[in-house]
Amino acid sequence: MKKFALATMLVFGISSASDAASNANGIGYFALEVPAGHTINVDGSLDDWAWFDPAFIYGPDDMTEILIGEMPPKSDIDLAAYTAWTGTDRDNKIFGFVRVTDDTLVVIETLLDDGWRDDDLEVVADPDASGGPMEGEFDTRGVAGQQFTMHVVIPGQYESPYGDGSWWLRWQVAPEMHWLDELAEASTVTDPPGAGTGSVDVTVNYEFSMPLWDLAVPDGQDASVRHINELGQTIGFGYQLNEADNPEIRRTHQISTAGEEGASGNGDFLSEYTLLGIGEYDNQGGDATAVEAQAWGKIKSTFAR
Ligand SMILES: [Ca+2]
Ligand SMILES: [Ca+2]
Ligand SMILES: [Ca+2]
Repeated sequence: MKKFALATMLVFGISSASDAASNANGIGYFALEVPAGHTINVDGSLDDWAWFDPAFIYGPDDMTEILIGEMPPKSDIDLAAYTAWTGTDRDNKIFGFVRVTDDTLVVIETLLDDGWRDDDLEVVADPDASGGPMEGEFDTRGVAGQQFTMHVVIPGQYESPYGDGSWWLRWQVAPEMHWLDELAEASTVTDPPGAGTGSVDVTVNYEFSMPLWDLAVPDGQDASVRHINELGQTIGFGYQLNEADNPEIRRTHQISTAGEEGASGNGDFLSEYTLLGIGEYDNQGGDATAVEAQAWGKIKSTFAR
């Protein structure tokens, strides 16, 4: 939605939706409520996202390259990120599907904490948008915000105990914090199947679902505070895609919804997502309706903050 974002930036002349966030597109992003009666299957297939309004699919045109300041051409790497949510009337989770096309795959890392050196996806959350260091008042990251990661599974080389083996809470978090990972579903699927380092013209589909946490502590979920998703709410959330094409050079680019480096460990640098409800986006699934005036009012109020 590059044209949309540029037009609104011109009209409103703003660079960020709030002081404690950093949005690469200047206005923030949107997650869509999963249609009633619909289920997202975390299987790496896009089939169950056909309802998703394409105006809210984000890619390089809506993001920034935060390591060297230069976005690689789409022939080198491209992505399309879909984000959805449910409230407490259902399972109160966030869902994501990120489809990446890459001319060369590099997945040689063996340490789960160092997957960022390869082709790899970071899913970062600060649900109550509290900002600040993700340690909070504790000695481990993952407390006030979380950097979850997804990476192609290579059996015997890179395989976490969570999701389909591709899911991992990073970076240098206390071992006790991985209860968060147990609650996530994750699927990372390549086309062609079995793609590995050196494979060319690869598509990597990253799909996940998880509950969000305003406070996550080493003692586990009963001692922690689960986030309640609500219509119209703005949460700290975003994606950072690591790109590597050369197994010796490793990571060369990071493409992010955050406008600057630092979101992986500090919510002040993280982008924002506003939760749009059913009827506030154009449902592609048959009972299509135009975006209602109420939604545009909400979107414009986001720009004006
Ligand atoms: Ca799916
Ligand atoms: Ca590439
Ligand atoms: Ca690559």
